[in-house]
Amino acid sequence: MKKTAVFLILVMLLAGSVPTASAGTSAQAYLISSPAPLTAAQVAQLRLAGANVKYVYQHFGGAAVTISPKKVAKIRLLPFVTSVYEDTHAQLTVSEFASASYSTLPGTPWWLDLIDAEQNTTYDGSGVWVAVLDSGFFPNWRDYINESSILTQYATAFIGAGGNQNEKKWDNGSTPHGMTMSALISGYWLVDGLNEGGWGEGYLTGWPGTYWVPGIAPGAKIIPVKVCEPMDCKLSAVNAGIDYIIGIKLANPDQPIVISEGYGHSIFTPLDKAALDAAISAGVVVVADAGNGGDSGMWFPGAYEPVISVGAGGWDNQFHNFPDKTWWLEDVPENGVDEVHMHAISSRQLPGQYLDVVSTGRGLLLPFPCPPFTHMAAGNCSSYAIPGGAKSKPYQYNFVGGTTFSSATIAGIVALMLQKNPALNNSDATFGTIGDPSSWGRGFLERLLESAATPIPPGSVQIRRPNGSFITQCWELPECPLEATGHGWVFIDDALAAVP
Ligand SMILES: [Ca+2]
Ligand SMILES: [Ca+2]
Repeated sequence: MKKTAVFLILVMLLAGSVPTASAGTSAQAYLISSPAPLTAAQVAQLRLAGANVKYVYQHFGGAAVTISPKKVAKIRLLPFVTSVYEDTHAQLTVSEFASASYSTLPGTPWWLDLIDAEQNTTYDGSGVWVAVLDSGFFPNWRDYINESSILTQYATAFIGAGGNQNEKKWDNGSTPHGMTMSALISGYWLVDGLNEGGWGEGYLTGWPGTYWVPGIAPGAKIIPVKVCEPMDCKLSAVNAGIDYIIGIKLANPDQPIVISEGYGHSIFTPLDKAALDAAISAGVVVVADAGNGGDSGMWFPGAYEPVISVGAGGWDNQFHNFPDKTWWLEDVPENGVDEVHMHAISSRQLPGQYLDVVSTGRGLLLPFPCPPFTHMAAGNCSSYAIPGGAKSKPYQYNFVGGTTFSSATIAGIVALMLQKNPALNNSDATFGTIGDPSSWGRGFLERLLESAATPIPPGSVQIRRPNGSFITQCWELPECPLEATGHGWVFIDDALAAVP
């Protein structure tokens, strides 16, 4: 994935937050934690020690600063400072995709059929808010997503697009990742045109037209919070996003809110933990991907047990009749998990990590215009996704995968569960200490979800890829022994039946 080295962090305008001054070129970004939210006097001490203060977190102890590395020792000596870490990046967990080169939807998307969405005709997520902490939206997001699904009054950004200052601009992102996650939850418009995106002849649905593709929880309202740019998520911005959502929750205590996260990192700082603990304690349910690290293990925040973590699986029959692209609408046999495989890139659980459940994360057809990946055909979409280009053709869709999308799927299922019982959350989780994973414990809602999951037996299967080649996927066999499946696959009807 492409890494961008320089990001400008936005001035945060949350009530009580302290605006930034621009950092000197030699300054570096750090995360500082403290036992409680910083007082004005403590912020002044940080400044006296040479720090430019970017964020002062309101609902947990700490700040994001820039400062010369030579002065960090002074910061560490301040009596209220409990840790200082570099402000690093978490990486979005999208993985493979094939460029989509190429009424009534003539079938059900496999990712809904395989989780038995058809068994639920009662719940659609109404009354639940899902905060998608990610890369924000593309400017032409209304081409795909109904505006009524988005709580634009709460949408915001904590990091700028393209390295430019664009304070609070959540819908001019440089990657569609966040919009794509949201479309999976809300449902989206598919405009099926021949040869779209250079994928060869043929229609995605078999016939040209405009189609509505159902979402996991189309009644839920989505709060886009841009904390990544383009594919890297600065931890200071992630924590500012969590702080922001906690504020919304505290102002609306009876409002069920889910945070859906699709990024990860091997580093877990005390500030990251404090942010999650504050959110989960406040009753916000946090769902995160397991990571795309395969056998190298899970990423944070998913590896932290009070978070609901999600690995990625797929349908064995994917791309089986390529180049015919209509396979995604074929009927999935009602055989439980018989046609589920574990995606090799989905992070496996190592000792001290907590993989909870698994859901669909491979070969989902979603709006994904202008992916910033080098193997995508150049110029196939960027000119169509700029302001003023809205409603212009061609629309762009891709078969995408990664634990990002399994995480968003479970966030949507959690929204259905919260509609049935808005009082559910994980506030009774055990937060323990940061260096001791055995001191962490899951909360009530997570236990319900896990109890409803269907175990996936060990296996190995040959999966066809879009280019016609095959790849062996293997899990929990002697040759690939790591725990990959957590408590198993989540079916929507089972998850809802488990809700008291
Ligand atoms: Ca089904
Ligand atoms: Ca967990």
